[in-house]
Amino acid sequence: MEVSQEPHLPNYMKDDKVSQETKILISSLPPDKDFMGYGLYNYKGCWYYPNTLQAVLDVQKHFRPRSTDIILASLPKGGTTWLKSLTFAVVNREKYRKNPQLHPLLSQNPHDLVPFLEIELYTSNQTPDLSKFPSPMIFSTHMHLNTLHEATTKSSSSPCKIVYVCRGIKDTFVSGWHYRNMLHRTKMSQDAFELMFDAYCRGVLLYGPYWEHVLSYWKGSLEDKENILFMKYEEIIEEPKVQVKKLAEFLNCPFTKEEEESGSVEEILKLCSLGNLRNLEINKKGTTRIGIDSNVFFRKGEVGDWKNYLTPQMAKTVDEIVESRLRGSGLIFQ
Ligand code: PAP
Repeated sequence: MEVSQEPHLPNYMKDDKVSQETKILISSLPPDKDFMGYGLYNYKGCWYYPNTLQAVLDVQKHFRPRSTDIILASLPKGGTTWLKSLTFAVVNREKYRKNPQLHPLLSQNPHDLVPFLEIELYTSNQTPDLSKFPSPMIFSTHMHLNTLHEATTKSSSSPCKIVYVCRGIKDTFVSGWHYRNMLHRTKMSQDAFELMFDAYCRGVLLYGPYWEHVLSYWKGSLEDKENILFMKYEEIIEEPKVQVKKLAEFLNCPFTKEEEESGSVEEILKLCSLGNLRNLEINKKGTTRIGIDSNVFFRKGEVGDWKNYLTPQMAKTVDEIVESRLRGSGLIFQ
């Protein structure tokens, strides 16, 4: 594997912020390794790096959302950045209507506008005072719904809204492959690509298995339509206006007739488009607050890019796994 000796590692992949109690817990968990050899541990059916597990436990212990908060959930590479941009733009549209040139999405990376609960706010044993943030506060998470519910269902407020976005497994995987190369500032070999694919098929990846993650939110959205919205990246690409309007309705801020007629939905879509965000100075240079290069979140954004990387056999293998895991759930990926 052509990995440089010291690949650039984000904090969430490390193991240096783990309490004694969590170390003891980790020593009792089923271990495995990611394709680069970094240790992953299975806690209640989901794989974590040690620092991520510590942060997830802290979220469960301390995070109690207000009913007006909004939580955006996804698997890494499932459409997180786009959903953060769209939701931020939809919810705050009135604030910047008269001065669109002052829109925060033009000067801040979407990940800095919508912080991750476990990867940013509750990392390193922090217990941030979230009551000081203005309402509605938008957070994001990569946690499985059952894991997130350990926190949200203990809140004394009525349930907050949760929006989940996911993408077909093959494009999610390929996007993840490019991300890992960019994240570690390296160029990995074909052998590494195949190792990552095998790990993906076994479900051994941060927050994986893929199918458990998507199913948790799919089932949750069927059980609680009022508070959990399930979205697909491919559907936003295919019918962006319909999906953004659905998002706004779900968040109780539907577009008025006047807004629709004046092109408000189109403006939001343009502002949040990959082409626009990728070319902004703020997203081309520097790092986000969690120390990840800002540009790694913006690449091609094409449906079916997997065809350029996976062999027909690989595609068949992973399709069969997902199909068998999702069978009977009603959740289908085209
Ligand atoms: P994250 O979970 O690490 O935040 P996430 O945003 O889910 O990553 O995934 C990045 C993918 O979304 C990239 O896809 P690609 O590798 O296939 O190109 C990225 O290009 C795409 N993406 C980011 N922003 C947008 C956007 N505004 N519109 C459409 N796609 C986007």
